[in-house]
Amino acid sequence: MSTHKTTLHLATSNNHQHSEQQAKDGATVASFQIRYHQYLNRLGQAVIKLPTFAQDPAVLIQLYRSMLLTRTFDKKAVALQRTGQLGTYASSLGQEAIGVAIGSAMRKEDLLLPSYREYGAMFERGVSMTEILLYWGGDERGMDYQIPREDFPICVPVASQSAHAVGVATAFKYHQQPRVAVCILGDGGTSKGDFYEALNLAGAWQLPVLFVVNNNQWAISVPREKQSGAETLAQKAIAGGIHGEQVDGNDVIALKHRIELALDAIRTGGKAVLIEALTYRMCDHTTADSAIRYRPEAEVDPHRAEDPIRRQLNSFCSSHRP
Ligand SMILES: Cc1ncc(C[n+]2csc(CCOP(=O)(O)OP(=O)(O)O)c2C)c(N)n1
Ligand SMILES: [Mg+2]
Repeated sequence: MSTHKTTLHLATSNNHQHSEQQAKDGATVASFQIRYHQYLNRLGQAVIKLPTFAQDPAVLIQLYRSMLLTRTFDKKAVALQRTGQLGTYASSLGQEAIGVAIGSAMRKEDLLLPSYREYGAMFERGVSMTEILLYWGGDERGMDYQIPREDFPICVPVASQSAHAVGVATAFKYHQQPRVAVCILGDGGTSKGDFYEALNLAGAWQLPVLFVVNNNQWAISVPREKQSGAETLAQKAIAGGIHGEQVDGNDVIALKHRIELALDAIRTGGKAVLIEALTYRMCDHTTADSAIRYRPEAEVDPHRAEDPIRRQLNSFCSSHRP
């Protein structure tokens, strides 16, 4: 069993070409690596030495509780929509670990700019269920959180929150505040110009911003392989001159740790980071969608074994037997 790394391995390399020196024809002038991180396998068994927080039952129970709460809320919200009490709703089924890990890793004074499936992060930050239900019921009071006052509301225009995030991060930097803007977007969102522009600015101005890409493999009916010719979405960070990495998006322990490391690095070094969290959309796109029309059940089925809540429960039970 190898030990986990406590630092970020920068995916961005040094440029091998010095400006005064002419590189020889065919010389490698820059090279990059994208690393993948998984701490618990799908059975909940540790595949590397776990970080210190993973020895604390109180932390593990809180992570489990938050994911379960998110799933329970989700089920109720879908039922409310089906009975005509909500306009529409975007489920986070199977993707609970991403939101919960983000919310639990962030500091109170950081600022969240979510997309529309990050209830786990929002609950951890103090947003109430009532506010989220108000929002999906079409009541604008659901965008004016009592706690946390400065977090941005749910963002439906795809990837536009990336541009907002670099704006917020610019303000943090200008005022010399040790805060990080945390922006969540989907795999489909990484094809948008807003996202590329935000990445570029984050790197060029060295802004305190963390991009978390919830790669749930689908953008409504467009599968990941048709979405982009890039081998990973994390490598898009390289073009912006920032660090990018992949994390198992159904492994709440790995996610929390990698996000904490990223936030520390951003806070101290002032350089942005992109984390691609690999998961799967177990639900319809929203309650206005019917995924069975474009996605066979046979594709969805194998992903049930990757459930983030069961994985964490298995891990907890095996390491905390009475
Ligand atoms: C600017 C913009 N274009 C199109 C849409 C319609 N739309 C809503 S969600 C979505 C797909 C987003 O996919 P992804 O970024 O992977 O996020 P996911 O829904 O999978 O979480 C699209 C095209 C939109 N909301 N905003
Ligand atoms: Mg998606």
